[in-house]
Amino acid sequence: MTGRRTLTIIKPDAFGGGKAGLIIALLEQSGFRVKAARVMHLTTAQAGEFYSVHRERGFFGELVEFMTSGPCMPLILERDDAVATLRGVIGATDPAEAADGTVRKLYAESKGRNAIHASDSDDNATREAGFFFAECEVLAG
Ligand code: 3AN
Repeated sequence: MTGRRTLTIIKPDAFGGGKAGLIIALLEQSGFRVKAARVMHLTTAQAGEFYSVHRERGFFGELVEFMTSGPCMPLILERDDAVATLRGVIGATDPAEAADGTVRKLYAESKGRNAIHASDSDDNATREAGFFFAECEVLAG
């Protein structure tokens, strides 16, 4: 049995472009319920820590710069098989390769400015949810 929670971030391109409501609607239509949400503008240190697994990759600087370029919206989402289902709903990293109807196909511009993040494993979902939210800020049940 896989976990029921995952962590998503509506990234600065999508949030700044006024797409947050449309994206949340699509997530809810896909069976997710919002268990926690906030709006925040990440610092360079916060973005670097969140994406520390990518520190050695060529695009790391670009990624941190983009993620700190404006406000974003982290949310904890819940449904059965949350991680795998959300990965399907957001689509491929590169919007040019994303399937029709996915968040990235609809709202992303490029591999770098790709509208949304989603945890890629249950372990990372737990770590990433804890990065943004205290347990007391997450709706129970
Ligand atoms: P995903 O977000 O689909 O899990 P990852 O984990 O490969 O993709 O990459 C993490 C983030 O790094 C992506 N969401 C994207 O914003 C950024 N990224 C990945 N590849 C590139 C790239 N070639 N150029 C710029 N940014 C990239």
